[in-house]
Amino acid sequence: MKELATEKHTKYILQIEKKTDNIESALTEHLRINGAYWGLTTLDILNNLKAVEQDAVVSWVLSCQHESGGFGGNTGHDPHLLYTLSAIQILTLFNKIQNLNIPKTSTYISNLQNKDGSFSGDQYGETDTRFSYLAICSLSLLKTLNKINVEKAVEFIVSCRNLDGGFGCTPGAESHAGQIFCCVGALAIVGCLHYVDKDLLGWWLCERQVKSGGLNGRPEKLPDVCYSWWVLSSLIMIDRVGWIDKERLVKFILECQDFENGGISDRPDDAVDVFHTYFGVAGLSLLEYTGLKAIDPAYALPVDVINRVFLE
Ligand code: GRG
Ligand code: ZN
Repeated sequence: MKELATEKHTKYILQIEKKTDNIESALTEHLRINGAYWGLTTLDILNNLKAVEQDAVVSWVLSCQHESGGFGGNTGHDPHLLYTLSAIQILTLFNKIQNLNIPKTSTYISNLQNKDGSFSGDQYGETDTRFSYLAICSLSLLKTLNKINVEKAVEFIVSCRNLDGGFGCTPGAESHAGQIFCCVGALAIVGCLHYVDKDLLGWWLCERQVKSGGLNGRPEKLPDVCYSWWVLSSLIMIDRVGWIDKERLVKFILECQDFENGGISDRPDDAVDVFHTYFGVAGLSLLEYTGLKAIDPAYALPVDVINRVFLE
């Protein structure tokens, strides 16, 4: 079997930050803080976070905070929950959460909760279970979950549960592995996994494994390395990870590597990107691949980081 090209992937991630003159960089400028979270977490799982200039990253992250308390995708950009969680995750990774104005950030998040318990992603209103996860994960890391109505938040998530055991983005919307991660992750964080039919959902999730060993996100769709994160983390949280063929999934992920320049793609022979590099490495970590740090399936941060936050 192919092996994980740890050094190549480390080099690949370190050089992304430096390249600002290519098309990918222009297209993802507004998502820079998400990319930073994915890249830095990958480096930490690979035991190579030391290679990063931590102080420069921390002050840049803090410069992305908007006066409302939310974070933008880059300095001067509009705030959104998507970027706010990435900012909190990066500060947590570097053990620098004390540099953040926690009350102000928490107020921004709690103000986005709606009457029905759901969350909007920003002031413009669209609701989605992704935003429920982003809010709950953020506030849990800040230890300010008491700022929202958790019971109502759970009620909304449960209202998005479908007859197949999965979850969608709003009530009645089709089950999708990405939304399932968000709902199961949020319920796990607030200790409400008893609302999940674990056998039924476990069955739906393990049916995502296709012939090549990879996982898809919905029936009849193509496999994609990112579902090694969305599906596998969910299976672990509901204690059903034994229901997939781990060895074949490891093989699929390893086949999606660029052995020349580093990075991992969605499928074998496609172009690599930092997101799928994270999903591949994090997936391998969940599969207990040798030499990788363990990652927490609900918080999407290394287990040692989560232990430092909650046990120390
Ligand atoms: C901290 C891990 C972490 C996540 C933050 C933003 C978020 C919370 C979660 C996103 C969950 C989600 C909806 C993921 C799905 C992403 C994806 C691959 C969407 C593509 O969907 P389709 O229908 O692709 O275009 P398929 O694979 O179905 O063909
Ligand atoms: Zn993908």
